[in-house]
Amino acid sequence: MMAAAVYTPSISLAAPIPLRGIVEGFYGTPWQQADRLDMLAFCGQHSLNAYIYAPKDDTYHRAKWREPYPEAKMQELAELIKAAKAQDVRFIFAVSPGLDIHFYGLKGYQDRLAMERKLQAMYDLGVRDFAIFFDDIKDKDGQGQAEFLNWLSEHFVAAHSDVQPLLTVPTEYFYGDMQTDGAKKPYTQAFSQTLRPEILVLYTGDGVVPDGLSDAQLQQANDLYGRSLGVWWNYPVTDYMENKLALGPMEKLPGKTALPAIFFNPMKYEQLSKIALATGADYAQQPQIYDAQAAWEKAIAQQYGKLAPAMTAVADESQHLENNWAKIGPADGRKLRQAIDAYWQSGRAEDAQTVREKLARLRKAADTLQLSLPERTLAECRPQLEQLIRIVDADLTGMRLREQPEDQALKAAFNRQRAAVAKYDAQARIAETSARAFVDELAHSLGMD
Ligand code: 14T
Repeated sequence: MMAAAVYTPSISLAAPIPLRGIVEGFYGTPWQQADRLDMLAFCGQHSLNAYIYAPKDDTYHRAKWREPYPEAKMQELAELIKAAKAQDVRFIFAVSPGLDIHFYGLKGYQDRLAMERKLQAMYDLGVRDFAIFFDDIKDKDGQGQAEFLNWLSEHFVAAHSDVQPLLTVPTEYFYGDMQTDGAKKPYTQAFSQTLRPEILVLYTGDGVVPDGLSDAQLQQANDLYGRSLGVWWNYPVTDYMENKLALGPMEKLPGKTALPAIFFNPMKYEQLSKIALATGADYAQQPQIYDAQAAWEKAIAQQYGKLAPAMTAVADESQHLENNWAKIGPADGRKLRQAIDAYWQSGRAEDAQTVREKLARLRKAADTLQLSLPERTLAECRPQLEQLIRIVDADLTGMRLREQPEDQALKAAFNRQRAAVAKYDAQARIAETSARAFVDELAHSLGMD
């Protein structure tokens, strides 16, 4: 008998990640109703098919998870659920009960019922997708959490023919925290082996805010967990560094390994989150051919129209977020940084001219945005635009002073401008490694530091 012809599809070029969207999962002021409605429309326009409602600072989501939403809040949620449905976006309602939940005894039983009531109220409003998150809590009872989720899956999900499988985030939610030397830590061991297979587990990569997620890293985490993990991606979220804006593209995400789901955690600034989120939508649509730079330029062109050149110049200076434990996003102002490096290395007039031109262009871009951005968008970036202007002005003065080091008025001006920059450093970070660093470099070269 002839062997059946086996058609092995080559990796498909147009295979979207099945579940792709936004997780409103940041700490700090949650989005307003208007922001969420706007974001749901945005999801529809960008073929993102899910939105997770999980604002850390919504009391009824986390601290008072057992309590029902007040009537007014229920009406708002109903409106969001309806809007999501109209856009073909799955509204995923999440609860974070980990601060005080009980798993055992009478209290355990009562908390199962409390959760069932909480979810049923949302079901009655039209929600068909649910998530339970256990991130950022002290109690690390992997077995208790997993049994709780299993119970919900068996009693709540299974009892409704139209409810989708549960989503969850474990307490050890990044690879670095799940294992030591490749061996599962006790929490992850218990959670991963107890949890029913249909429950979708999200994780954030090797760290909470990691510098990319490679195919190899994803496969390693899948192997450890014994299932295909979804991704909770912490860009453009800035809740751990609120004075900076994440205006770059998604980058360094898996291109080969199939992902069941990806969710992008945004900034509390809804308008400005849309640059990164539009690139995330492109990635999720075709991970294998995603081009970060092209997606970023396209997103800004679409969102800013005539203001796109100005926005591109400013957004280029505000992409990277880094502290002790977080590192993500392309470097800020790479071309400006290169021009500054050339200026320091050669000392040639034409290299100075290149830097001056780039700074002047940046100054003009910030001016243009201050004048012409829509009000809501401007409200989200005013401190950074003002600081960028202070920085560039100090740079330009410092450069002139290097050519006329005896000019006392210029020297005084440079000192004033430097002080103004320093005064606002804590309130607005931008161009730290390019234009902002250049201020200090100039002062140093002039013996003024
Ligand atoms: F659920 C997780 F996947 C997750 O990322 N949880 C939080 C998230 O709500 C927050 O927006 C994000 C970025 O700050 O990171 C997690 O929260 C942390 C984690 C930390 F390790 C906040 C501060 C930390 F030091």
